[in-house]
This record gives sequence, structure tokens and C-alpha cells, in this order.
Amino acid sequence: MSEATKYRFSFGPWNISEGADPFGPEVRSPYSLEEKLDWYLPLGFEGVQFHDDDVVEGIDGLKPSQVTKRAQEVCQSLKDRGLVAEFVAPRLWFDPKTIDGGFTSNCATDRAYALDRCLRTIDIAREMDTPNVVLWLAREGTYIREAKNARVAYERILETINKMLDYDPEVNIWIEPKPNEPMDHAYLPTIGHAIAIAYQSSDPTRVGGLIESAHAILAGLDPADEMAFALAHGKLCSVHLNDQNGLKFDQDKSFGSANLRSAYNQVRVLEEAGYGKRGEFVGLDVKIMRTQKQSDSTAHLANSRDTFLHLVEKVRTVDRKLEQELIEARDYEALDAYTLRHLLGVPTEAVSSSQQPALAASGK
Ligand code: 3MF
Ligand code: MG
Repeated sequence: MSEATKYRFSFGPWNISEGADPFGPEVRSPYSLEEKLDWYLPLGFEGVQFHDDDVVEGIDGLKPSQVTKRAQEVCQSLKDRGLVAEFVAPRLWFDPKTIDGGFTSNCATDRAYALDRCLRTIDIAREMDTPNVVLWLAREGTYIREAKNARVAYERILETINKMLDYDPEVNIWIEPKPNEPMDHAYLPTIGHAIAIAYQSSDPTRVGGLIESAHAILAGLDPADEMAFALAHGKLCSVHLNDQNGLKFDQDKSFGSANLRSAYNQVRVLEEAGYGKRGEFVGLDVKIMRTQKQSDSTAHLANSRDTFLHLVEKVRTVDRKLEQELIEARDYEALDAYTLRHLLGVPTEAVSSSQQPALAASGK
């Protein structure tokens, strides 16, 4: 048997947040980036995920030399703390020029802004010693279908990705699909869409995906199967593990909080495919509940990581022989019961497919 994966974890500074939601303001005071970085290693995280403006605040108002200088400072802050940048993602949803989307805006100058912002993100990533850029295409979609030509929109997304690949021969692009929110419908809603665009691009070896559990659930799909699909294509570059209780706003709950069995199956798929052995991070994209006090600001990160590691143990201690026997017998009821009991910590002997009362007496 190959050696057990030693998982490395990552998250982005936005995961330590102040609790504002669309209905109420912040309830905790903010921490600086440097303060947040101080917590990574003690919490058991080595990788830092960034938006371009998490690294360089006010990026649009700065000269290229100022952007470079700030990126180098943040890179040094990482080195000082034994951390690495996992990726940088352009924030393409905040500026007024992205109101109608970036790559797919109906306005040519807005599209030019979006491309330029992506190229500056690549510059920042380079300074941060990472070749990886994530595209969460927040506003590439529509509120009403008549607003944009969807076929042209797909072509524009592809064109922009190709320009990014051309700009830097080293850059990798990881698409993070999400089906809705803020848009009614997004153009790249699932990993299947992302991978199709990857193959269509000018260098498919440098385009892959990042799967967020909640985003798959919002698309009505099973996150473990979505991950398996990407893994089968060699295109699962990162994950945003979290949880989501049904079809509502994007909740970013702690990993396993709504559906422990689904979390177990995500860990199982990752572990079985050797995810993490090629340097991939286990990324979390979780939001702490608004109720929590200042001193709890990182509890959801520690808890999600801990849940992941407990589930790794569950995957490693599954009775594979019993599972195989039950699969061969096509006794999925017993397999279901065994899985639940394994998760509950009930001893295996308590599970049997022959629990039916003898029917001989009744002659059936
Ligand atoms: C939105 C998200 C985002 C992305 C992040 C990096 C706030 O639903 O999940 O997190 O993950 O912007 O691309
Ligand atoms: Mg995410």
C-alpha cells in the first residue's frame, strides 16, 4: 500500500470575517491581513488563498511598480511565517465596471477592464511565487436570459482564458464553478462546463477546476461525484470544502455541518484518488455564524479541518472486505446500514444482511 497522504490545508483571509450579511452590519471588528496570517500555522494551515485585492488593497488606483512592491511585501510576510500562497483570484465582481459581468459584459470597455485585471492578477501571482490563478466567474451570467447572447458569452470566456494563457506561459487557470448567486444563472455552473472549456482552450494542460461543495449542492449535484468527475479527468486542482443545507443562499457552513455522510463521501473520493499527493491543498471556504463572538473568529476553520481529519480516519478504517461482499451480493441495504453504523462508531458485528426473521415457518 502506498504511504498515507499527509494533507495540507488552506483557506483565504475572507474566511475570517466580521459577520455582515445583506440584512445587518458587521458584528465583529476586523483583523489585519498580517494578524490573520499569524494564525495560519497554529490553526494547522500552510496555504493561503488570495483575491488580488487581499494582497494589494486599492489595486485599481495603483501603478504597476506599487502593485509589485506590495505583492513582494506580502510574499515576504508569508515566508516569515512558513506559509505559501496557493493561488490568487481576480475579484471581478466589485468594481462598477463589472456590474454587467467582466468577460461577458455587453460593454467592450468593461470587458477590457476584466481582462486587464486578470493580467494584473497573474503579475501578482508571479510575485507571490504561485503559478495558480482561480476564476470564480461571479457575474458571468444573466438575471434574464434575453440580456446576453449565451453562445457569444461562452466564446468570450474562452477568448479571455486563452489571452491569460498567452500572457504567461507558466500560469495555471483553475475555474471555480457556481450555478447562481449573484446571478440568476451563471454560464459555468458545474465542473463539467469548466472542464469542457479547459479542453477547448489553447493549452488544456494548464486549465482545471476548483470544486466548492456548496456550489455543487446549489447545482443540485453531489459534491463527491463532481469531484470524482474532475479527478477522472486529472483536473481537480483544488477544493473549497464547506456545507450547504438545501437550495438557498450560499451558506458556506462548516464542513460536514449539514450532511456528514456527504462530507464523508467527499473525503473518500479525495483519499481514494490520492488527492493531496501531488501537492494539492485541502482548501476550506467556510463562514462562521454571525452569532459568534470576536474570540471565536477562527473556530469554524479549526472545526472543519478537524472534521476532515476524523473523516479521513473513517475512510481509512472502513471494512473494505465487508463492503466488497455486500456489493457482490447486491445487498445495498446492508451496505447502507454498515456505512451509517461505521460513521456512528457502532461495531461491525452489529451489521448483518440476515437479520430477517426466519420465514420457513410461514412457508414463504
Ligand atoms: C463565492 C465563493 C468565493 C470564491 C473566492 C475565490 C468568497 O461563492 O466561493 O469565495 O471561492 O472568490 O475564487
Ligand atoms: Mg469558494
